[in-house]
Amino acid sequence: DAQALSEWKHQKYSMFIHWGAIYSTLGGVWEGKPVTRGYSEQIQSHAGIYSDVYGDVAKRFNPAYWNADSIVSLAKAAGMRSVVITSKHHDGFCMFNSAYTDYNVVAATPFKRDVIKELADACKRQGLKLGLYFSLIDWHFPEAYPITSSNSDPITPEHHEFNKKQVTELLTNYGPISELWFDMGSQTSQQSWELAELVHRLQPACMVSGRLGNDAGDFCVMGDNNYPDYKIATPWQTPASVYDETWGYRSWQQHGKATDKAKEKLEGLIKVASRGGNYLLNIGPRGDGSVVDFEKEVLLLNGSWLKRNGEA
Ligand code: FUL
Repeated sequence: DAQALSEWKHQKYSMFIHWGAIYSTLGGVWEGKPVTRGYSEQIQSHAGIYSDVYGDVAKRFNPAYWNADSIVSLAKAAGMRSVVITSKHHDGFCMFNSAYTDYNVVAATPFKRDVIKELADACKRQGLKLGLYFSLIDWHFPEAYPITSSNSDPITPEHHEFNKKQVTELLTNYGPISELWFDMGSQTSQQSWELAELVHRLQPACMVSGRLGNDAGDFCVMGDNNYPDYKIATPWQTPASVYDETWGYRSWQQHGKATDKAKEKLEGLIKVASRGGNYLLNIGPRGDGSVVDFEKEVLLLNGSWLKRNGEA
């Protein structure tokens, strides 16, 4: 869809949100100790937490400060044109209401509210586009085993069917989705193309991320925090984190000066945008739904820079 493609390219700068009922609640800490290995959204694997013990943490998820509208307002004030949120990360916990597993925010938490629905409604109210991150790795789905820490396990036929059902839910229940951000997994060519076709059949204007594999995506995704040194003709995007070390909330994260960080991320944005790409900058809200002040400050500093320079 040529129009969808040009609208997508026009976005230039978007907000990425890594927020999961379990990993954001843990905040990079297990049994009282910081887990220093790997990204905090992958703490289940890096701390070797048993599935049922990990799943129990969802019973504590009741985010008093979650407010979809204020997140969307923050994205707007930051000069961002869309929001992409984790509907399901590698841990398999769904932040949307799924009929195909109870391992979801509505069925398994005291919060009982569909986070994706609330964000979709807020985006609609405030005129921003919504994209969804969807992990092709699922550490909870029984037939997705065996799991290794390589993050590139083949997708079993049962897991592939499950993915298709959930992608159908995501593209049916939440209005227009601007991009489906498939991540990781090692798909066969047929699996990748089936998913891409499914997305386009349900929503022709939805752009598919290149991490679906086998050239089935509509745009190319650089490595995490990776900035190419050259111009690229095909549509592309750099996903960036405020800190290189994590995407999901990490309670013990060290922060330097917000002004230095803002400068670094602004340089990233300029590099990417001037080379024709989209910049997807991440925030990792806490398990209670609040946004980390430092991250807010970085975003707002650059939002006012963009406004002063007529770019937002
Ligand atoms: C990676 C994932 O493994 C990370 O946890 C994170 O979501 C990043 C944006 O993509 O591939």
